Amino acid sequence: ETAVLANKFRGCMLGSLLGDCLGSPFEAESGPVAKTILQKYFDKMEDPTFKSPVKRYTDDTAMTKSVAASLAQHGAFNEKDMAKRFATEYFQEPRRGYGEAVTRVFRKWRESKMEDVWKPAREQFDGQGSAGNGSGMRIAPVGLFCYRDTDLLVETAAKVGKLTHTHRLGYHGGILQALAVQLCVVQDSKAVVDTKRFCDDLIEKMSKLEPKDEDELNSFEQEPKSYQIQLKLMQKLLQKKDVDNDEVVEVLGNNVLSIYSIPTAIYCYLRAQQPIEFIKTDNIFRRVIQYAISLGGDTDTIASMAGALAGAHLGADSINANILKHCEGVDMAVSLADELLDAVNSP
Ligand code: 8NA
Ligand code: MG
Ligand code: MG
Ligand code: MG
Repeated sequence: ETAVLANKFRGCMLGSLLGDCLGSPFEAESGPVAKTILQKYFDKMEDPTFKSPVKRYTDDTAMTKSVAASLAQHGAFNEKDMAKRFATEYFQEPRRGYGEAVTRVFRKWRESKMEDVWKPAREQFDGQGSAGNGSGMRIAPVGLFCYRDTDLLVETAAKVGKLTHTHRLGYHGGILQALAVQLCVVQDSKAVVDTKRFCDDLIEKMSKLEPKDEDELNSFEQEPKSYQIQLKLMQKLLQKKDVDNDEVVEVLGNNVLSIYSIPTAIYCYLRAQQPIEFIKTDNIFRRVIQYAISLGGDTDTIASMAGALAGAHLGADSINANILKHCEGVDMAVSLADELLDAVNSP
């Protein structure tokens, strides 16, 4: 049983890393990425004779690393330690492609010597707080660390999110992604995913968190948006045959906001359980990441979140070893996964 879990923890951390490394060369391309280019890109990555410079990870992984290391070392959420790790990581390597606004939080932490770790995030966007997907891109370790306790998972994901993202749609997005990771960890790696049940489960859990009041649901850019609404739209899309990329982007989105990328990542994971016409592979893990990148937009982050789910479900064994050789940080991701599992298992 420990071996099964170790495989899943490693798969999740590696999936998160690979989505980031492989997706970032396509980040912010205006439209969907050309399908034939992407097919060749992945075919080459799997070819043992193919040589290319290693693909560097970005902010998504830099922050995921801090979340995992902090939880593993303290055996619990520790706000000051985690904030310190985010800031240290950023000031050591500022050019990892961070979101524009979030670096202000890091600078304020440094200037105030962490006097109040929660305050800088509350001041983002004139007091609205950030609704960016930085909350979801780094949350996979929380889904792993808390996989046995949903209440603790929700509470921990909220706090990890609020260190930088206090907008409801920001940190709620992080909670949603952590809940999805949890579902993937507890799922049998050999069993076929029941996509309807997967969505229903997430809708039910989000309904306990999201406001019931219509006015509050309308507070973001005049659009009535909640994760429950997006998850229901996703469920409908999953029932349709051969939905094209434009429609997915139109309905679920592919940008840097949580609400327009975290449900999208979950959709990618669920959709790619079945063959996709323009993706030629039998490997479900590859299909999930390749499909996520094909949607364009915030490719590194959507592929990273989708990859975390695929890896937590299928395990590290399902990942082609040649692809791993092209990505920076593989050993680090494996060590962090093992440390997290040790922390989960220690009394
Ligand atoms: P963030 O908190 O700086 O938010 C990212 C962006 O979201 C901001 O720059 C805003 O454009 C927008 N945003 C967030 N909250 C609001 C709000 N309340 N009102 C209006 N706009 C808002 O950083 P983050 O950590 O959430 O960002 C994560 C993303 O940035 C990831 O995609 C990551 O890879 C990185 N990134 C993305 C791109 C890209 O073009 N897709 C490029 C570089 C870096
Ligand atoms: Mg990035
Ligand atoms: Mg990562
Ligand atoms: Mg990104």
